[in-house]
Amino acid sequence: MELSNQQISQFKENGFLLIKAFASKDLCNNILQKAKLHLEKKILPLEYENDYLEAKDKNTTIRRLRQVYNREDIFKEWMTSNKIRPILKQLLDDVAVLSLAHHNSIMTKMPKESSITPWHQDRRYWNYENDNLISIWLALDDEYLDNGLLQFIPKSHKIDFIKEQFDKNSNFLDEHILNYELLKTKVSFNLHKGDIVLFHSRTLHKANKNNTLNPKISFVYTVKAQSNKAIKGTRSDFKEVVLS
Ligand SMILES: O=C(O)CCC(=O)C(=O)O
Repeated sequence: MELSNQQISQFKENGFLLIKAFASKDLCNNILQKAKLHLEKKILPLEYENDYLEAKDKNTTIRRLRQVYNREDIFKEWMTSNKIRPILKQLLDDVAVLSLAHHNSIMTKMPKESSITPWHQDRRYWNYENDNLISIWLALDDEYLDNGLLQFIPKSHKIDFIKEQFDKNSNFLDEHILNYELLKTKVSFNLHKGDIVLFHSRTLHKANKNNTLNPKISFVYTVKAQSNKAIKGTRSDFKEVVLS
């Protein structure tokens, strides 16, 4: 599948692109079934909600299944799908390369015990020569504001922020005077099972808590342009899969 010029322009302009019904419902259900097994059995590596809290309590709610690439064939098939490769190439202007360093994950928002993910850019996770990286978010079920839907700041990937606009964890500060007006431009769009959102590593995004009684489970992984090299000795300097 290839994107139209209009879709490419939308991504370049806004820093994100929604593609509806990209993955089949069957694929989503099969991924979801395996993901739930891994969550039930607490198969490592995992990230917990309290990994981000200063004072660690005994909350052991799982926030994500990490390193999903090697967990199940169906996860690997999704991440290397032939259907998405031409799209990633169009958006990166280069062959896409999957980094296995981190951010190949199944993200959960558990009822009651999930947390807010504050405004941030995914570039904070990576150490590459530049920011030409894209995250691919797959809604495995319906996502809406009340269960922790992603929200975006259009065009934020084109802004050069100063470090004072972020806290020490690279969260973009809600209350900073320079951020206030920009954050009013936030957008969100409900996602249905099988929809994907592609977003640039500089695009500001956040997600609220899940206030419903059902878990929200989504698949997210990141690709980079082949020409964009990892900085030696950093955690991004890790195994890669070329999606040519
Ligand atoms: O909490 C969420 O669902 C958002 C996760 C996210 O933005 C991230 O992993 O970069």
